[in-house]
Amino acid sequence: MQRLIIHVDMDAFFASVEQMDNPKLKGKPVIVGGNSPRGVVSTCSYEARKYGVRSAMPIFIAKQLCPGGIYLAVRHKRYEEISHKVFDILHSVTDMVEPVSIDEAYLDVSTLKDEPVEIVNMIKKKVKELLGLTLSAGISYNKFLAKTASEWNKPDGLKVITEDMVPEILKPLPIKKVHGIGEKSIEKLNEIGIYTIGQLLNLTEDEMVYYFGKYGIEIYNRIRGYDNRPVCVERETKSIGRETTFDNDTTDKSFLKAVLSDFAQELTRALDEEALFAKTVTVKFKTDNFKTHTRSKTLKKYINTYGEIKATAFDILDNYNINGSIRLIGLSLSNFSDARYEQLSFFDLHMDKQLEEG
Ligand code: TTP
Ligand code: MG
Repeated sequence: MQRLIIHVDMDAFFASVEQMDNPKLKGKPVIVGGNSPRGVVSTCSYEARKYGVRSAMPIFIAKQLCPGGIYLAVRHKRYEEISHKVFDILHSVTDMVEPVSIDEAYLDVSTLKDEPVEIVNMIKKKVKELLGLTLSAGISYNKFLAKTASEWNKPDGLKVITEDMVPEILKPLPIKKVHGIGEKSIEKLNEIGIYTIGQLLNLTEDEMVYYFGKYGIEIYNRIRGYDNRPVCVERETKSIGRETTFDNDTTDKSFLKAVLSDFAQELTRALDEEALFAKTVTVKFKTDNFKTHTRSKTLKKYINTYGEIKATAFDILDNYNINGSIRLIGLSLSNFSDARYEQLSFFDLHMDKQLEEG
């Protein structure tokens, strides 16, 4: 039986929540992000996107592009609260919900009686009525195509991709639309004149492996409409983290430890609220040459205390050879377990494979 997958993704999520909470902001260019001089844009409203503002752009550049914008600090807790409500609505449709991020999920609706388009319209209606927000959805017979479809006509979009449309419909799309292709591979392909999926379809399997490494075959199959990844039902939280960009680059380890201690404290609280234990601790560094480095440590047992999280983060920092000065540091926890499964170390959660590091 052919599968039916829905991918949903909230529109301009953090910024839309801000506009809902303060209706005066509706219709205005709202930019949410770090408010230090080195901060970056988390996201912005579609009104701000008209000025060229984008996620991950330094705030000071956003301010040059959109000086009249409304700049707001990130309110994680509030977005998480709304995210839970969105997921409650999704769970009212089916248990087959795979959360991908705070604002994104796959649903397997293959066995439901209602047509997927009706299901999407019902979800959109509930999200609008109960939360005042819009989302975009894609419907298809696999995850890759459902996700591609959900981006088709954002915001408030709905797109169906059926088998007879593939691969024709994908051909004009730029290669960056293929999830899993990192920036470096895009650059390499652009250098040899490949910009669209249509052109990518001309490469052989060997050439795909050459350009994308071990994921080449997967990407080769996906752009031809083959993707058997199941929708994995799991906990909503895959990782929780905090990070900060410094006003001045630093090499001062005791300062970095103070920052990590603050993060460890916040993350301990977050774990506690969700009644979770974590097994993997990751420290992320960005150096002054804009290179990002992540170092993770997966422990033998699940942890949840401030002391344990802090000690592991310090251990990672102490073993990291600081090469240049640090402009950003982050701490995150992943590989979660429910508190009640604390003793069961085999209860490992499925972690979505990162196809390629950017
Ligand atoms: P996205 O779904 O990628 O973006 P979005 O919902 O803001 O906009 P779109 O309509 O294009 O889907 O990410 C969801 C939220 O995650 C986003 O609102 C803010 C946060 N985020 C960051 O903090 N940093 C980032 O670089 C990105 C891409 C997202
Ligand atoms: Mg979104």
